[in-house]
Amino acid sequence: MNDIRPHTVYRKDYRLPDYLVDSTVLCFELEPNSTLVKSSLEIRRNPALAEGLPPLRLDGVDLQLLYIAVDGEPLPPSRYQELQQGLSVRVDKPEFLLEIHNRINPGDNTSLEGLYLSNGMYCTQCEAEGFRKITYYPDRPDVMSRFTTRIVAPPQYPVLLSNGNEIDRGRMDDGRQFVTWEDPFAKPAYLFALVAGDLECVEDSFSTASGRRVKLQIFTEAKNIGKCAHAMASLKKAMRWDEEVYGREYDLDIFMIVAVDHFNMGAMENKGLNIFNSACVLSSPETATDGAFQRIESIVAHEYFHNWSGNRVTCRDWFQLSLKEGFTVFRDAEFSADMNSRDVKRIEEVTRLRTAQFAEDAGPMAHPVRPDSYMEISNFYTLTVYEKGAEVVRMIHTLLGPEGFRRGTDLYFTRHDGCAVTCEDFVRSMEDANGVDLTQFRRWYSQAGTPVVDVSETYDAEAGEYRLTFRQSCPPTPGQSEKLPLHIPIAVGLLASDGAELALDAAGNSSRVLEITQPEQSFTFSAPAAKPVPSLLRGFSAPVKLGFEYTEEQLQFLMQFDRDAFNQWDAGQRLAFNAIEQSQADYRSGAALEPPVALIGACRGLLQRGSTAPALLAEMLSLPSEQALAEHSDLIDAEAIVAARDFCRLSLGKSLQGELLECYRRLNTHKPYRPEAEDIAERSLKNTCLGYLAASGGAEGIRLARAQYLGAENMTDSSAALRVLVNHADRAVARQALDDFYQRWQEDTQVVELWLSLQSSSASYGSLDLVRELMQHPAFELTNPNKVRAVIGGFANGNFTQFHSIDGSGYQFLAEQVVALDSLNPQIAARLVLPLTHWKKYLPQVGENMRAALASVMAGGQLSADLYEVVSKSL
Ligand code: 7MF
Ligand code: ZN
Repeated sequence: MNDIRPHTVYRKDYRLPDYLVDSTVLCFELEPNSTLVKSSLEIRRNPALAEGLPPLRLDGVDLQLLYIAVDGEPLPPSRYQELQQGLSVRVDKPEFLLEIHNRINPGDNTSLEGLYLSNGMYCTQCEAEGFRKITYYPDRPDVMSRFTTRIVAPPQYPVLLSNGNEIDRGRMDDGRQFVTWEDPFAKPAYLFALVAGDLECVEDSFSTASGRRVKLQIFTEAKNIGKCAHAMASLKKAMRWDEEVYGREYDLDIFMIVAVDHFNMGAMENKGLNIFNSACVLSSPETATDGAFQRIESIVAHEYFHNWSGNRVTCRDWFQLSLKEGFTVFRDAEFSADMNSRDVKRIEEVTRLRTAQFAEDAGPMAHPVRPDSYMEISNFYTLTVYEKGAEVVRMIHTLLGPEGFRRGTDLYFTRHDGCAVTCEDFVRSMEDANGVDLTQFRRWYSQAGTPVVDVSETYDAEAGEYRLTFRQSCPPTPGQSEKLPLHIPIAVGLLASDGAELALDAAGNSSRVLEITQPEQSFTFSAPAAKPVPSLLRGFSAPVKLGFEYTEEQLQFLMQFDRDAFNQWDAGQRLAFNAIEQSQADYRSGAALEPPVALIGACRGLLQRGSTAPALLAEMLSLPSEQALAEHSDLIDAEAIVAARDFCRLSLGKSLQGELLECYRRLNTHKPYRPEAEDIAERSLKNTCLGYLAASGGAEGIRLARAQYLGAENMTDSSAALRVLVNHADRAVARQALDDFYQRWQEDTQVVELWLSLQSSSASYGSLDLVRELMQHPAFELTNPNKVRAVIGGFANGNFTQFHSIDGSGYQFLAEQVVALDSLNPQIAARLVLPLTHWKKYLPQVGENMRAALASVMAGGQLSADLYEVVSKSL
């Protein structure tokens, strides 16, 4: 058990900082195991606070203090005290220069927070609280300072980077080089970055709307220099888009991106020097899938957009994280929607939200978009803060319209430029710019849990009136038993029996946003001819669970006629959920499973009509994942979910073999690869068909997959075929293809990651024994989060069948790995353990195995604060 039990931080305890730091001058002398950090801080008593000079508290973790001086005078030990996680300094004047020297050990830093080494290259990760592992500092986002950074390193590290502009460089007498950087914008310490290594760079430039030329550089190891083009193109698109859609220009003369292999997350928006997980920046047609191309485009944009939503206007405290993250996810989602298929992008977002965020909101770690407390802030970089936070911003956009929203963001950026602010400030800008009252809407920030909106209808044929009644509720979540009604925008349309849409207002619009504010509320529409079919929650206009008793006929009708593509898809998903849930019930009761006739009919119609865009069609033909089905269940029966879903997939593949084959053949052309929307859509549909053909058990699917694997000229087609072989071919065939693939790509880190995850997440191939074997493979590295996510994460999150093996072996395995990882990298350990935390939702016997595995983590010794928080809240 822990002796230093991590303590809880509360939002209500926020206090202004006692001292401000006007300037920060840093000097790094880089050595793998003993880097010297010298800092000079111009410190000033915060004028906003009352009289007196309280002690100056500085954060510091794993630092060796060498020297401390005030205004050039070394401090006697009586003037300062080393604390558990920092330093307390007695202050005798309101303004002074504080100098500190300390040593750190980047070579031994496997937590990947602070300064560390990745493949011989120095890099940093400071968000949220990593700067305190570099030097003593008030490490909180509301302390903003101008940074000057000098980096001194031996000649093996020719590239020395930090934030802002290079102002000096040279050579020391001892042969070491130095470079000095100056960032003209005041920033919080979490946006600090440093990189040193033997790197090459791709260079380009961008002319801003006002005509300034910005130098763009992407740095990576020499072997990857050919994999930067797509990220560079994405960056330029993002820069233009932010000018056009938000009127936001870039503000420095240089913008740099660096790719590193060891990284806890996707990427980081450090001012002028974004650092990326290699997997989120490097690509080529031969090595990256369409999904990777799209992910790179959106992550490059996300980090770039933070320059305004995050850096120029930052967070006052970490409870406000969604201020920058929810907003920036909304911005990158709209960017991706504009660059690609808007409908497919929305479907992907909603799928992620419904599958993973809804589960989080129903689990032991549920929290509001703006949390009230935390033990370890890294645990709150969650789907709720990011994705639900983005949905909250999207609802404001829906309520105010695009112009009103833009007025709001303009006011927000003008009012708060250069400041550290709150979610409340964001909402107030939206209100003030539009003259609206969002008092009730604010509850979306404070109330956790997924709201449920149940809808019922009545039709008065005589009066020609159709009435919809909405009832909203929200289940209790930890610490919040009672919920208040929310302000929920629900976009609706009404379809006549011929598929035409009724006009819902005087202007003749067929879509209307209903604003639900009461626990129960009705709306009446004129429908003189006949009872219409409602299309509810169009475009997923609010992050809620919407209940309406549709008949199978109505769902098939909406799949065909709804003008809202999202709801066309959603109608198909409802049919699929119903079918698979019926099969689950039959499986449990021992009855014979019945083919899902309505679903098959609907899919056949889609394939035969050929009128649905390929991108949407591929989505519409895809069944909900096991995870999505689990989230939908009151009590999860993993075995029944797998059996029912496999059965439906098999039935669809068998019944639609002709149509699927025809579609596959038509799309299986050998066009040169372009990662553009139409081509991506065609590959997606083609590979969806191939998956069904192979899943339906015939030899033809496997034959086609082998041919596709051998003939593929891009990674999308090659990996899709390999996936089919791994999941559906004989073990020997799968093994042979996997070996061939590894032989060909073993030098490419990103492809090897794909190769690992393809195996660990395979229901048929990825047994626990295989996963253990993969962990012994030379390509595996327990200190590399991408490899851990590929093998262990792929198994625990992507391999429903094997992970939930009835004997609990999958759970015990995960528990062991989490304990081993915790001493290396607490953030990764705390994320990896999450699948076990939902044990209460599983059938009792299975859930008990999960709980026991969690308990064994708790008993595993001295846990990090990260892991302790997650496990203790879940037991
Ligand atoms: C797109 O948010 C969406 C989300 C924090 C690290 C990147 O820019 C970030 C960083 C985590 C989880 C998800 C994302 C990021 C982080 C992310 C990246 C791209 N400020 Br943790
Ligand atoms: Zn972000």
